Amino acid sequence: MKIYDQIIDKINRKGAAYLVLLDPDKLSGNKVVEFLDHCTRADVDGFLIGGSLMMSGNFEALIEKVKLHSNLPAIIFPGSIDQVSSLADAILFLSVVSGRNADHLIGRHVIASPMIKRSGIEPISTGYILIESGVTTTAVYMSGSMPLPRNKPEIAAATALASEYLGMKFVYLEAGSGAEESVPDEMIKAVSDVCSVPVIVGGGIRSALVARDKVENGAKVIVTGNYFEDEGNWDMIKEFSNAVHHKNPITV
Ligand code: 1GP
Repeated sequence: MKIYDQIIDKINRKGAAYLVLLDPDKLSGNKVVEFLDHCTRADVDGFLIGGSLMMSGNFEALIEKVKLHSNLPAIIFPGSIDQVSSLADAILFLSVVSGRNADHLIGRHVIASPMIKRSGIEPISTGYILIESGVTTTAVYMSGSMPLPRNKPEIAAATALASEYLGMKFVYLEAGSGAEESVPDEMIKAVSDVCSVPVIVGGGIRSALVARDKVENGAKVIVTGNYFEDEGNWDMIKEFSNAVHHKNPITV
């Protein structure tokens, strides 16, 4: 089964899917296996792997470890076109539809497409919508585009609908890694009400309750990154996972 279909299947069975973002610059060495183990036991649905910068050069080594030590999908979440690897299962083929920077709407995709074809991994076209979140996030800065105003759910809804009509398979509402404020619930609801493709929500989610609110407002995939970069929080992964998987009976 394709990775996209696997995620849809998890959404249908559990109510929503939970993906954990692994940033190769922040997670390396012996800790990786232990963290993957925590995630597997917590019933996480897959990993996003990537980062806006790649200072460490650990990108492929991290994918290799994920494939070796877990059976969960390894999906590239590319911060740049050099983040393509045949070791992964799939790649989110992100177009920054909130911005008007042609390079991030289509330019880089033209360069990356032959690389993705050669790699044999599954591209999953995704309308990536950056939402204003209190600070200038790395994603906003690196994409050279303006984020969508957080008090304009109707613009988010129209942008998401346009992405769907362009054939994108996911819409991703992104507050940005380490965002002060996560994507507003009202905006998630406005987007989910008009879109038939699943809505991914990430950025600034630091509690299971907040994750649950997003799901209750229509998010079908929740992504967290930063919060679990602190090892002291690893025991909470299960709680996040339970909050997202609202169709599952609660297990501790
Ligand atoms: C993925 O960028 C997010 O969409 C991750 O955000 O690191 O703030 O959880 P956090």
